[in-house]
Amino acid sequence: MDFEPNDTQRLVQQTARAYAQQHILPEAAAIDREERFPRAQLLGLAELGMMAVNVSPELGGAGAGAVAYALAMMEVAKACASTAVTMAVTNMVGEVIAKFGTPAQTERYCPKLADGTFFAGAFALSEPEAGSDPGAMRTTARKVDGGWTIDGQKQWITSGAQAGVYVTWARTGGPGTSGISCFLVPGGAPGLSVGKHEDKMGLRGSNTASLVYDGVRVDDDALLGELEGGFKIAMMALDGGRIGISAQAIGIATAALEESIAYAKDRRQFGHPIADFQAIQWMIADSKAELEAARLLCLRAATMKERGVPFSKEASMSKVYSTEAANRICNRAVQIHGGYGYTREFAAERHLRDVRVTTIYEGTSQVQRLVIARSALR
Ligand code: COS
Repeated sequence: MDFEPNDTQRLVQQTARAYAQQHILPEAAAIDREERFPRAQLLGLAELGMMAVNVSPELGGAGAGAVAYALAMMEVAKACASTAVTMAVTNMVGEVIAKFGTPAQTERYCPKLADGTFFAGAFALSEPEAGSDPGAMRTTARKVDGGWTIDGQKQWITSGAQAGVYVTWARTGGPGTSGISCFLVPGGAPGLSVGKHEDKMGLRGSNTASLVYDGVRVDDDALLGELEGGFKIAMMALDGGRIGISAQAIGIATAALEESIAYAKDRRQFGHPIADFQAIQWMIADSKAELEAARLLCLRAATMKERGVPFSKEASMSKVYSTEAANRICNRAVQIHGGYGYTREFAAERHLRDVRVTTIYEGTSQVQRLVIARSALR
């Protein structure tokens, strides 16, 4: 058992850290305040290979593996969670196309996701009535001569207004999970329009929108993987995506904890830095231990993914623990900052708003527990 990153992983981590601290962190508060989609930062990340960390170099990716990806995600999320979620979903989209796509599909989309030609990729699974239960989706793809016509609506789609490709799930057969197929819909496809832009509590620099598919026509070669094999593709992609969100939560919580420690050493009350008080020390100690446990779970799940062994349960354990711990850590950070923590003068309030969704998207904590319990009770 080796807890140290190898040379490639360390290089990716250090590259992500240097770029995030120099070029993303200084803009993070403004990205949040102005709800600014971080185009320049995403382009910079693409130039460094961070938009396709675990995609092979032949397809334009960095080919650095799942652990390197998790380490990079932690660094970017520590600087700006809005930038990180766009990076997370784009990496997930690149990976799913690389894994299930035909040579023509991978060559068409992966290099553009990797090099920033597309600012982002979108994962269009959820619908207004199908969130935790994607098997209930209503979007349909109807077979027509030479292709398919997609009709329906998707909701809460990260980068919905910005993506160059939309991995889209639609029903091609009967009810339930077995009648679902997956399609690659290019950005700007006729009939695809962006609906409501969500006014979110956090991650305000990321774009979250609903999508309307009104007779979107795609060719036969838009089908990703097997006909009616779409649900399993979604589940496998989400297994990897959950490691990414776990890493994102860890990154946000790392920032919150480091800032709490710096503040506690600086802020004086009752004639002492508040770091002298056990009440503060215990909060810092709990956050430190929980953060370390979260990192270990996350990197273990990523290691298993990289080794090619089943990792669904480990990804769910990592996500549920990391995201709930990160929420506690960010909440404590606001508490340690006291009245200042409740204002925009410090980043603690942004971290708390940004981290909140991590127990919800890419599978709620409740869904993660369901996956873990099913595995434990099998
Ligand atoms: N990898 C591969 N295959 C998987 C899988 C996984 N991780 N999870 C499930 N499957 C397969 C099952 O083996 C089953 O295959 P068969 O029909 O051949 O037996 C099929 O998929 C259906 O699985 P299951 O019966 O478990 O589906 P459920 O409808 O019970 O759903 C949960 C299971 C709840 C785990 C799933 O719907 C889920 O993850 N929901 C959350 C969705 C989500 O994360 N949404 C956020 C979207 S992105 S913001």
